[in-house]
Amino acid sequence: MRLRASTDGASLEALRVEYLGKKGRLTGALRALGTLAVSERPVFGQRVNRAKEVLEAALAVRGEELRMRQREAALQGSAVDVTLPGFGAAPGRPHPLTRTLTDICDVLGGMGFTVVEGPEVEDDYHNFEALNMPADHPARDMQDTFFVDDGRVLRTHTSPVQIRVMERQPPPLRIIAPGAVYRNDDDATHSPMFHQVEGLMVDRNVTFAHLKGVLTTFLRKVFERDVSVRLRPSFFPFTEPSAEVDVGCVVCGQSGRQCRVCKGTGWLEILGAGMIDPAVFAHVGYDPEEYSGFAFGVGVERVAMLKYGIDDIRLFYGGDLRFLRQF
Ligand code: 2NM
Repeated sequence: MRLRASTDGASLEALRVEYLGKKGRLTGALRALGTLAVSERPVFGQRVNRAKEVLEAALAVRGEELRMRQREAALQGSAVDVTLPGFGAAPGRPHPLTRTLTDICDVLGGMGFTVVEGPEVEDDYHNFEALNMPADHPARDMQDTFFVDDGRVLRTHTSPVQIRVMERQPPPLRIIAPGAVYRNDDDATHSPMFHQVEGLMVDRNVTFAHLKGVLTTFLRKVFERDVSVRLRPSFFPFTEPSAEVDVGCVVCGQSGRQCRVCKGTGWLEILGAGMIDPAVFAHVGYDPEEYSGFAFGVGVERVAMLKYGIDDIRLFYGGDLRFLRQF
C-alpha cells in the first residue's frame, strides 16, 4: 500500500529509510535479536532477513516503475511534431565557369576526345619554341606573357600540354587540354587568368573538312541550338591554314538589330583553329608526310559570357552570390 502511495523518488527513499535505514524498523528488529532466547534467534533472524530481501526487491521494482513513468512524462512534454515543415536545405551549385568547362569537356568527350593535363608554369620551349614561335618571333609579343624565373613562364595557352603528349605518344591522337592560362591583360572582356580548352586530332588523312565538321557539331551541342558556323581566314604560328570561327549570334538570333553582344554584326567569334603546321610536327618527331592534324582553342569565359549574356568577365571572379545564384 505505501509502496503504491509513494509516487516519486523522495517518498520512496523515505520509505526505504523507515524500514531499512540505520534506525529503521527491520534494522531495529535485528538488533533486538540479542534479547531473545538462544533457541529462538535463528528462526527470528531468518524471518527478518527474508523480510529485508522482499522489501529491497519491492523497493527496487517500484523505483524502476517510477523512473520509467518519469521518462515517459519527459518524452510527452518535448514530443516532436513530425507534421511541422522542415528546415529548407540550401545546397550549393557549380560555378558557371565550372559548369561551362564541364559541358565543353563532356561534349568533346562524347566525340572521342580524351582529357589531358599539364603544368601551369611552363618552360620557353613548350610554350613557344615547339609551337613554331622562336625567340624574337613577333607573335610572342601578342601573348602578354607573365615571366616567372629561369626563363620559365605562366603558360599563355594549353597547347604546351599537347606538345608534351605528342613528345611521348605516337599518333593517332584525339585529346583536349582544359585549364587555366595567363596573360597580362585586364578589362571587362580580359582577365589575367582565364580558362581554355584546346583540342587536337592527329591521324593519317585528317583534313580541314574534319576540322569544320567536328567544330560545327561541337558548337551546336555546347550552345544547345542549331547555330550557324562561319570560318574566316586567320593566322597562328602553329597552324597553316588557320581560321577564326564565328557562330550566329545566340542573343539576337543573327538579326544584329541593336544587339550589344554581337555589335550588330550577327556573328560572334568563338574559336581559333587550323591544321597543325609541319614545323610543329617536326619538333615532336611526327612525320608530316604520313600524318596530318587539326587543332582548335576555345575560351571558357567567352563561351559562358555569350551563352548567358554576361558583359563583364570580372563577374565570374567577384564571388557575388546575387550573380552566382542566377545559374
Ligand atoms: C588555337 C588555335 C589554333 C592549337 C595548336 C595546338 C598544338 F599544340 F597541337 F599545336 N594546340 N592547340 C591551336 C591551334 C590553338 O587556339 C586559339
